[in-house]
Amino acid sequence: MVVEEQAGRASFVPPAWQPLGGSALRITNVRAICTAPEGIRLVVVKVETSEDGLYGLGCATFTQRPLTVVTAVEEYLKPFLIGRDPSDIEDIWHAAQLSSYWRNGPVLNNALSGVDQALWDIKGKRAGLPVYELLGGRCREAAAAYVHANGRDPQEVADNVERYIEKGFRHVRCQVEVPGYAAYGVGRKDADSNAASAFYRLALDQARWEPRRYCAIVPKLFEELRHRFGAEVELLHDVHERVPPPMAVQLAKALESYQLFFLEDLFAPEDQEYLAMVRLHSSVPLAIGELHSGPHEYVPPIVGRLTDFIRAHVSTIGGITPARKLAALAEFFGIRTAWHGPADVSPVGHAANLQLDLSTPNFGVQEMYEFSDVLQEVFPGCPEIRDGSLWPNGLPGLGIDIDEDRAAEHPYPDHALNGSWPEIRRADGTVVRP
Ligand code: GCO
Ligand code: MG
Repeated sequence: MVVEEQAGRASFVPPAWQPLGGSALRITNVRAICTAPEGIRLVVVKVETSEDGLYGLGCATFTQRPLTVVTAVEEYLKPFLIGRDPSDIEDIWHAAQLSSYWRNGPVLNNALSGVDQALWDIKGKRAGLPVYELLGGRCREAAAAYVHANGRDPQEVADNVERYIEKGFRHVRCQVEVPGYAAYGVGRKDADSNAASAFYRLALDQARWEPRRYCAIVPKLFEELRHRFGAEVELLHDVHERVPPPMAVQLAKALESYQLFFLEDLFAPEDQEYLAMVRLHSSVPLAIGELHSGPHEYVPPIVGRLTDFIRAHVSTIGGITPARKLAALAEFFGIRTAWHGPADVSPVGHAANLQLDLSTPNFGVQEMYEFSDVLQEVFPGCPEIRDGSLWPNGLPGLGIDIDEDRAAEHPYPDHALNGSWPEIRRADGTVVRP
């Protein structure tokens, strides 16, 4: 404490601020690693420290605009972070977030997440504990996961659901083709093929979309599925904000009797007020959140009990630090987590999701992606998938690594297609939400 004489009066001058972690460890480098083992652009951040061999990894994947995240990490966060004590996760998260003055949004939050998850990874490695132990310990052994079943018609979807049930899955998201239209989530794939190709095929389509026929087909899909499987399996569906709100309310009513586990993104975030309306008309459980990036978006639907599952893309809200608070907020409102876990979350991000799933009492389900051989080569330590669940490997930190030589063998495909998301247009040519 310094007391200075100023114009005859003693005034308090706080001492220069010092990192609080109290350790001699320092951040020495921050790098963004770009890799696309399956043609899907992933961004992983590596935070290196002054201790030989001690580093952390975090997911910063915003697949449609990855190079903007790389710039945010390497040009802005890196100089901000070098020299800080990596122990100070909470303080670093806030200081870094505020360092751009304007905050939130998918670019800055993904960059922040890359750093945040890497700091949790480092803390776990230093403690010799998996991150879920640092978050309060496990509430369950493994995280129930859901897979995606698609098909050209309800029968084909049902055949694919059956294959997943045989593999031990108890939660399946079901999407069906709408003949002649670019229906969300439907590619040329079945339970045995590579989901990445379907993700990519969707990206290359430029097809049309009309919601009316889709809304007529979806209840038929679930009628077929309940007829075939009874109550044996939990069924999920993603509307992907493709339907005008009043028609979406009708769809929620029509689906009520099929007892879905959840109906996802019935409305766009911009139309969130309709959530209160649909609650009056249908008891179908709702899931939202993958498009949210800041608290002003995800706090109101939780506090208003307007959703049943919160599905944030953990890197797009800024990493484990905000996600664990979001989960705790949701717990007080009886809302469960279902973190976004598609192909455009890196295996590091999936490993981070799992740490949260295991330690969150109000966990609901985890969307999962079947890690291909090439992904497992680039990312040693991917969570194990067994009996329809994701299992941790018990290693300290996030339990996952990256083989940078292998990662470098899979450079990004070009960005000629405006990132990787398609234009979807109504029959009259009007562009609509993806
Ligand atoms: C889901 C999602 C994804 C997104 C994709 C966007 O619920 O799994 O809707 O498939 O569309 O992650 O890049
Ligand atoms: Mg979705």
